[in-house]
Amino acid sequence: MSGVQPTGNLHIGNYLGALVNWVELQKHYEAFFCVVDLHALTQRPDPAALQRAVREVAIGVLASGVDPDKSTVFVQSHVPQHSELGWILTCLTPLGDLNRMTQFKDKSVQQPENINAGLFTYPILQTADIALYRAERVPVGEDQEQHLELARETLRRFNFVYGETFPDPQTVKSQAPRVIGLDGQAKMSKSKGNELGLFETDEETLAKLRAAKTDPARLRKSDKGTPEVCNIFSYHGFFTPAAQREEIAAGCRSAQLGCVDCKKMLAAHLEAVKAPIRERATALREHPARLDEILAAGASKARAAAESTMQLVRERVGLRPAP
Ligand code: AQP
Repeated sequence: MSGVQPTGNLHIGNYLGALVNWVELQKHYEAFFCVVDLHALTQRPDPAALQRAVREVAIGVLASGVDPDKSTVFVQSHVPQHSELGWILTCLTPLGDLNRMTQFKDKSVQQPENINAGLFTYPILQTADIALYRAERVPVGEDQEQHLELARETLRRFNFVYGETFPDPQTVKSQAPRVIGLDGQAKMSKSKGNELGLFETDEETLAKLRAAKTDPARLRKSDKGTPEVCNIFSYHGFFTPAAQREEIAAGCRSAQLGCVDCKKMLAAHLEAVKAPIRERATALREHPARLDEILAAGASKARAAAESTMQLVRERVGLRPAP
């Protein structure tokens, strides 16, 4: 089980940190992947923009290789049990645990005009997302590790208080659990404007790469560089075959290869990954009814699984159906 927020355009951090693993895990396990629109409300999006983003992110998930015949792909708000279990788990979570969450602190700085309670309780809703499907593996980027730790503690507490109900959800990290943004400072993020978008064209990528910082010691092409400190070289690590990467590193160290050429090579390797994703996304956009069908089928499967868990949870905590 995993989710992605419809808060902007998917970027290569989301792809490398999470989606790559979603595609892999669906081959071996029963998988649930959702567009977490309730989580996105913590950023108070424009309602029409939110609806568009939900569809675009769902398209991105499918275009990246998540197969709706293998995985259940759905939108969080189409399964009301997420909110219901979220409340029950809220009543089991100590304030002190939430106080430690660094994402809340980061978001409070990022959106000081809107520090709402949903931002604070965000990881509890995330715990409900996982628990509803009694998930054992959660493929996410490193930024979510702290939330996953809180989820495990909360679910262990539930099991202790009400009896064994939920498995311990393990974090599954990819080979690229923390992709740094183009600013070279923070993790790549939809809302920080430091991203390389998954749907961007070759030209758009190249324009962004041209403006991106490299080794600060390389002011001129004739300056020898240190690839290990260069953010652009770190991206080569994800997209460029090892042998060519060695050549690039040697060229940078000896000043035979300039940063502009290094960036062009990166853009070409990135394009090889993005072009088929863009193509599949275009095909999906051209058939909106097909997307509706996938999301409706996903919601129906997810609701059935979620309701089965909720019947057990209601029973355990003492909530009885109306007579
Ligand atoms: N830079 C990253 N490197 C590796 N993994 C990342 N993820 C996000 N950024 C990176 C992983 O992508 C999945 C979906 O993320 P999300 O949309 O649910 O939330 P997020 O972590 O908050 O992603 P963003 O892009 O930073 O969104 P905003 O700006 O809206 O907050 C998660 O598994 C995440 O770990």
